[in-house]
Amino acid sequence: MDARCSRIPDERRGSAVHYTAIVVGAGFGGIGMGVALKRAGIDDFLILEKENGVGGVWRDNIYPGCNCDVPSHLYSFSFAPYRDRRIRYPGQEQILNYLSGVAADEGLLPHLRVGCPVSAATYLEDQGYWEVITAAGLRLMADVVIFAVGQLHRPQLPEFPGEADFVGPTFHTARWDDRHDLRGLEVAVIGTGSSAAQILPTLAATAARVRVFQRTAHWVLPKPRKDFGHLARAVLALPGGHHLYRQALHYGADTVLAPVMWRGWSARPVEWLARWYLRHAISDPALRAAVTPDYPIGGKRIVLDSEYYPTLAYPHVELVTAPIAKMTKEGLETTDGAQHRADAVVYATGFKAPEFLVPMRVRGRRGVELAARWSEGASAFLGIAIPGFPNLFLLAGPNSFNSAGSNPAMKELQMQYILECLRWRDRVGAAAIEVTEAAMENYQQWLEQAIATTVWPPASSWYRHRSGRVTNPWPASARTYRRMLDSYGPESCFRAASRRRDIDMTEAAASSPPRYLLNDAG
Ligand code: N01
Repeated sequence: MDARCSRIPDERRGSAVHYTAIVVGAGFGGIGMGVALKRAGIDDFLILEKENGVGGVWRDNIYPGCNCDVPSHLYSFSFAPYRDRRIRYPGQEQILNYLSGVAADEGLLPHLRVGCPVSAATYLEDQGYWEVITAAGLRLMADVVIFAVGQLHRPQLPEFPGEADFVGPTFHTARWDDRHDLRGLEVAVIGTGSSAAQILPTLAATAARVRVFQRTAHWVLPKPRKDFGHLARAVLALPGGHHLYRQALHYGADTVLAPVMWRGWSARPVEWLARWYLRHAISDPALRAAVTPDYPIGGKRIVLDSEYYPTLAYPHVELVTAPIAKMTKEGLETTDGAQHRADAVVYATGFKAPEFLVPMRVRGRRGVELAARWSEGASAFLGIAIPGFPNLFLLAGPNSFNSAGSNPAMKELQMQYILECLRWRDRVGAAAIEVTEAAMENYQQWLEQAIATTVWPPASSWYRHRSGRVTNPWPASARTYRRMLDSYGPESCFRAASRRRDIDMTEAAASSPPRYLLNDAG
């Protein structure tokens, strides 16, 4: 079917093109939310996607070697479980196929409009609706807006002096241009995070030389084999085997990996494993010293990859640790004056993750600009709702990235919470609901105390806004997140406007907003 954005005005002529809900983004969050809405009996919704297809990061990242560092049994929806007995870690293409399959099987295609970037969303107080404007100038109305745009989709491109002088191709890992054949060339890779670790072995297999420019060493853990062994296949063949495996992964990640984020002894076993792996994988002491991180493990997202270290040790692969001073016609120059020849430069330099919802302009009640509210870093109640922005919800919002487990699973929890909010709105007969400032403040206090117990504040990474605030990861276990969503539901933390035109919302049940306890974490 034709899912292009331009179809919208043809469907419902006239100025008031109105939907119950508009979901922005068609990655894991948007597709999952579409399914949740449909299953809840809400059929009058659109999913607007800026690019020309579903898939989010799995559509954007087509660099050679792209795959997921979370096994697909866990990195999939519980309502559409991954059931392959052979492959533990499918590649980018298979994950994209999975997501496209869910969208088609669950009947989402009629709701989907691709190539349809949203430029603004404004709460029209006198009408009680959201007005959503697309970049092409289409005007849509909705009772509810759900942003599901993810955190890792806007490339972070450093600006080096002399860039214009460089004669070869340059591209970011998430904007891979496969018209350029890099076989037999000298390639520079800037960055040493997960994307660099995944691309390096594939590039090194065919390039004449690869130079990896490291600003900060990342902690690396070995990744289990891509395919299941015989024993695992036999277990998965048992009745309930797949479900059991998913549960084991979920609780295993929450028990073993989540505690790595906290200061103190809880990270020691994993750090010991990382150090053991480093000694085992790299025999050259100088190279080993150069890739040994100088910050606590977990300070940045841990790289899970078993090919990165061995590839760094290849004779035609060179690790450059001197900072990049500038680009020249023929490559890169570092601050020690060394010239590094390059035919092509790959930016594996990450994403503008702390800039939530950019470049969209979002205005709530009384014309308040979300960008102004978030000028010192984004924040949202449980990563989902914002005071002053009625009937607006976020998936993968601030401080809800699970650094230790499955983000599709976190999003499923958020989808259920959003549905619970909509049900509560209907139960109390309200036209609009929003989280109270008091609930938000209490949550923010808890959040800041919880973040202070983590290893994050000192290390610079995509977890932090330029103000220094940690805005992206969730500072506790997935178990705790679930418990907090269950405990702090809309009936105690939201307020409601009984009629659409009620500008001043009345407090609902939030007379004594909950106090979050630091020992909620863990
Ligand atoms: O980006 P990153 P990524 N000069 O931000 C360096 C997810 N992901 O695309 O550490 C020199 O981790 C920067 O250096 P430093 C995953 O959640 C998932 O690799 O800031 N270097 C760093 O080394 C991951 O965490 C999968 O000092 C510069 C690198 O670039 C997230 O995406 C696969 C620089 C950026 O690392 C981001 O990963 C891939 C400069 N000016 C990614 N600017 C899965 O498997 C930046 N750097 C699911």
